[in-house]
Amino acid sequence: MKTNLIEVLEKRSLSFTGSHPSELSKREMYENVSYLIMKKLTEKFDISKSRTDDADQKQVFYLSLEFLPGTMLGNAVYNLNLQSEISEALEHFGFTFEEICQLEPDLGLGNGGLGRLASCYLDGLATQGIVAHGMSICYRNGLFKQVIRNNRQFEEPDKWQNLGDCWLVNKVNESETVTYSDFKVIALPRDLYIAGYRSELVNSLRLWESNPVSYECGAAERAYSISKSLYPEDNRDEGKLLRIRQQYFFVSATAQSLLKKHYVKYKTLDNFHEKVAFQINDTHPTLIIPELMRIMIDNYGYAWENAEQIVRHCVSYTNHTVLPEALEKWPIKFFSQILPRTLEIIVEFDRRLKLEIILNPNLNQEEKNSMAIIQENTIHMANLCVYVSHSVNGVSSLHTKILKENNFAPFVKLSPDKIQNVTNGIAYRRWLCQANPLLSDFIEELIGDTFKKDATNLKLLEKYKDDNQVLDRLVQIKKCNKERLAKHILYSNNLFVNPDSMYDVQVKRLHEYKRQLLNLIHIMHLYDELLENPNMDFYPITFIFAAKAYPSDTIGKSIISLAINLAAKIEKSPSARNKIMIVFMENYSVSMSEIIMPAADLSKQISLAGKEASGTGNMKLMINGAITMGTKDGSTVEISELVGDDNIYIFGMREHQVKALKSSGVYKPWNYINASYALKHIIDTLNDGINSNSFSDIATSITSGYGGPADQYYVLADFEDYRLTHARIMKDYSATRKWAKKSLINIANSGMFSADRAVLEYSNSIWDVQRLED
Ligand code: NBG
Repeated sequence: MKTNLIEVLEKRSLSFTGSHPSELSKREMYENVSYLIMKKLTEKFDISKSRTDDADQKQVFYLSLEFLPGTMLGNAVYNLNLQSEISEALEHFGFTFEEICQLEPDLGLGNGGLGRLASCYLDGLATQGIVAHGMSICYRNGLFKQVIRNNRQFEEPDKWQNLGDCWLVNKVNESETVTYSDFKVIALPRDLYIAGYRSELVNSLRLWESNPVSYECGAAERAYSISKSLYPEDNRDEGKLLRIRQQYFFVSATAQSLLKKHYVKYKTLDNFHEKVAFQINDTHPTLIIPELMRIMIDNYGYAWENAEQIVRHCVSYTNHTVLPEALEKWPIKFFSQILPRTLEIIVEFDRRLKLEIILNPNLNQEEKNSMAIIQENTIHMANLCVYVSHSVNGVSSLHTKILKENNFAPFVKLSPDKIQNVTNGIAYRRWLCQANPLLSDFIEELIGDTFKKDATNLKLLEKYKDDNQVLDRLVQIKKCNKERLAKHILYSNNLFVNPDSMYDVQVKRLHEYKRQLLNLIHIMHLYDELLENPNMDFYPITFIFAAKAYPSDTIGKSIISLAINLAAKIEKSPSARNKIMIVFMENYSVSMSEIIMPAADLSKQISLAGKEASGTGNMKLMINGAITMGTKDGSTVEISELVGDDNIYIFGMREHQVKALKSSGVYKPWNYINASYALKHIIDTLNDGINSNSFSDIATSITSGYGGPADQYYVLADFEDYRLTHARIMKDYSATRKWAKKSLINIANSGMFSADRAVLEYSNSIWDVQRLED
């Protein structure tokens, strides 16, 4: 095998570049190795495909406008179990595998948690032997590149295809034509192959790229515009026509292609739902519903009722947020403009829904109104999804409870069992085994390697919770990972981080509900305390932030700027600089995250309770041994149940308390400010400016509101408990072994959050699909 790899690399190198592999640049070597891996993936994919065709089983199509695969090479090599061969072959030619992997750009075709979850699920599905394909758009520009200039965020296009496209396979023969009322485009499939961990199965992620049907004046630009860029949205809903075109584009191409193939194979669509399951990932792919209906009725002559039965059986919907601004509502006029037939079908669904509920005695008028698909000339995409899908799920137990009790409560009365919970999970082999080889190897030394196929076996670690030798090794490993991150920060930020300080990590999209501001206000407070009392007992802390703000989110951008300016101010202060450091890491990405997660001591999950649907960074940090400081929100609730109160730091209002406070209408941020000299001083400082930059917009958002109610995410209401809890953490952190014990208990209980478990739940209770038989 080894010589074989060396020979293949040599052959390709000579025929493509005319040079011997040892003379190649790193980039050329990267292309050479990727080619080799692609060849292996293609072979396995072709075998999988013929087995799948023969097996005639139901397949899953995971529809998502976003996927965040991160880097491909390291993961593919790991899953194909070729690590040592590839490393040896590269070393033979004078390269290291690590330096080659570092060249690869991230495939950033998603905003954050939602897209990364989709990629984690593709990994889990291939590993579990479930035939499942992702469906999305081949954006030429991924999520914008964040550039910090003058301590502020700016955005630049992310042109990942420069090197990242060597993983794409064009399937020209499977192109489809997508028709809007004003023009048509060609949808060209560009597939990525997804290998499971030591699994025979290779699945695909199909990325549709929009191309012109002709090169007449303007046609090319119009077509290219559809797959040009990913919308930088995260929990937002911007009423854009182009966004509807994108949504229709990829579901129409998918529906046409699958219905056509099915019909060729079975000569009927009557059994379509027995062979295909569509997962609608948030409402973005909702148009798959009317599109399937349109094709079945208009092209295959189905009656509405028959088509509807089939469609209902194949679609299910995952909700990923309860924030009202993120629940998509599209003006009807957009649809009449570009998709009139789709609109007719949606109107018909709305009519039928209204007819079905009009006489229902269990629903009052207000509930009936809220269930309507069409309300005041807007289409409520979530209502269409909930009405038609045979299953709807939330992504953590608290989130699902909120969906059942609030957002979709009237639908529960209509179909009590439709809404279920599937708590999110992560591709933990990427986040633990590949990102943190030291820890992974140590775990293997203690409990064997079965945890790599079944994460629940991590539980076996718990028997070492009082073993000092084991705990000391954990501390050492954490230190090495902290040094690795410190090196990275020295290179990227030109800052010396103290690896003996506590690494306090909050990395995620910037959004007010996630309350990066609470973290920053507390740092301002610690700084004030240190100025007042420079000799106080204080364990050094490094606060690590990474976050991209939505380009038009002015407050979000100010919060980023606050972090950076505060960092600069602290750096200049002799009393604070060796005790507190803030590091803001620019352009957060999957690959950056892979360096941060293993190095974290404290995982900050401090969203306002009830707002974070699940969170998945919390799981990645937990499995790498960080202890969570968090509110009882999203899946942090489940983390706290698993590890128990001694091994997590929970603070702040619970979801029902937030709800009660909100509905009481008596929340007054000034009451907190007037009662606390510390808070008053912080507000004054924000107004006066930090490092010569005023943050009066942030102060205003707290004291009187900035485009919303004053302090709408209750930063001040939770501040005191946050402060006390953090002080307790600092005390506990200095007892190194006790902290290591908590860390071990967290790792041992993280198995529940594996994507393998989550995709099996989807397979059994939603999709009704089986593993591909060996
Ligand atoms: C996000 C939630 C997160 C959750 C991920 C994945 C959206 C719309 N939702 O809490 O905010 O972890 O989805 O489920 O991006």
